[in-house]
Amino acid sequence: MPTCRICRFEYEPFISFGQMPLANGFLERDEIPEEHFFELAVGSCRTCGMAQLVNQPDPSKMFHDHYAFFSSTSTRMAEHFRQFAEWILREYASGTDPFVVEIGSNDGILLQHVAKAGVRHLGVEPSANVGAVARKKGINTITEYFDKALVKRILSEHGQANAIVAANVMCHIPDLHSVVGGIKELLAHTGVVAFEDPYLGDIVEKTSYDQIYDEHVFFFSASSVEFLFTQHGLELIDVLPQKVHGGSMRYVLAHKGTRSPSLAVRTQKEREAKLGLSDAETYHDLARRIKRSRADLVALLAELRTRKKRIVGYAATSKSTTVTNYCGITPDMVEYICDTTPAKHGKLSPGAHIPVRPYSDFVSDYPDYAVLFGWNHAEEIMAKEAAYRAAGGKWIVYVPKVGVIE
Ligand code: DWN
Repeated sequence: MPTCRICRFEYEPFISFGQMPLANGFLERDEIPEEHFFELAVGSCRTCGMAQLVNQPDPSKMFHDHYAFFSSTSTRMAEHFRQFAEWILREYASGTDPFVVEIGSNDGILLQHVAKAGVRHLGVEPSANVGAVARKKGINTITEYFDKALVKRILSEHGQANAIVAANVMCHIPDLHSVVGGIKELLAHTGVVAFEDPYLGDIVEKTSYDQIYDEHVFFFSASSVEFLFTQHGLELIDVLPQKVHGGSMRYVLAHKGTRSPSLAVRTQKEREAKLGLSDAETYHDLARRIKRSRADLVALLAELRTRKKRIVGYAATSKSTTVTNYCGITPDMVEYICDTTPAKHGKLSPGAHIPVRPYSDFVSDYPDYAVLFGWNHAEEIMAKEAAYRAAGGKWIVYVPKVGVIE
């Protein structure tokens, strides 16, 4: 049995998705022979509550100089990060000459607002290509992994941080103890850490199994975050549910005893107990629902194909890699996936090798059905694509259940 990355106790996987490619491993046809696969399996540690991948590919295979995800691909997300930045500046970075550090700052979608406010800041981003976009915007960004060695450098060059933020990053980091240890050292005495990631409670409630892929090592809950940070003298002082990315949670932590925890922490932990996040049966039930979701989606696609309906995928998300490979979706079922990220155009989707084509192909020749792989952006996408539905187009959805939106 695998050992927990956080508490080192053994835990039992609750599902395996089989051999999976890298979720963002969009590729050219001639790269197929070298395509990397690994066994995607997930379990939840009964001792510390941390849900996690059993195996993870080497991070250098996933995050590199041509990483395919740019945070600023969604207007809704750009607004969300503006609000996140304003919240941190208002609530926690108002002292004299505050210093804000972001771990995994991507293309500067959050820090640009901190920079605009004239507040000292530093973005730490391991993928050179997205970091270069941030630097072009005038955001102080270094191309590094956040680790203890880097913390020493930041301390000597900038001093301690009043706020350390991260969004959709902490759940990507296998050696969390090293990062949390570095955060502990970097954080000023009255400073706060605020990070958000897809929330385990939402994955369990929505059967959103496509959040499970190589980049997401951990699936946090308030209880598992509290356990982890307590080991490093940091205290969970607030939790703020977020709608983005299919349901996320923002965790706020401080040096133990420096700030009193809000009632929201206890309330969220009570909710997690009611959800059964610490019970093995919860995950056996989730596994059953995931298998049912696969069967329903495959049956729906097959039925539409017998009726000679044209089906395309909408948004070549990392999540779509899990769905297309787990459900065995092939190009003769889903003709292509349209996407707004130029770096993905003309490539094939990981594993399933479905062509990724520019968004304009979708608009210029509406299909009968579109599989909403970007379901976490449904509000934004449905508003943008009102004409598609007006023209008779139909959406295939699979979270929380498989169905068709007429
Ligand atoms: O955790 C992660 C999240 C934050 O972002 C990373 N590991 C990788 C990535 O996950 P994702 O690819 O599932 O993110 P999104 O934001 O759900 O999907 C982004 C993709 O969707 C981009 O390729 C752009 C595309 N997209 C589109 O084609 N039309 C997105 C929107 C909103 C659209 O309208």
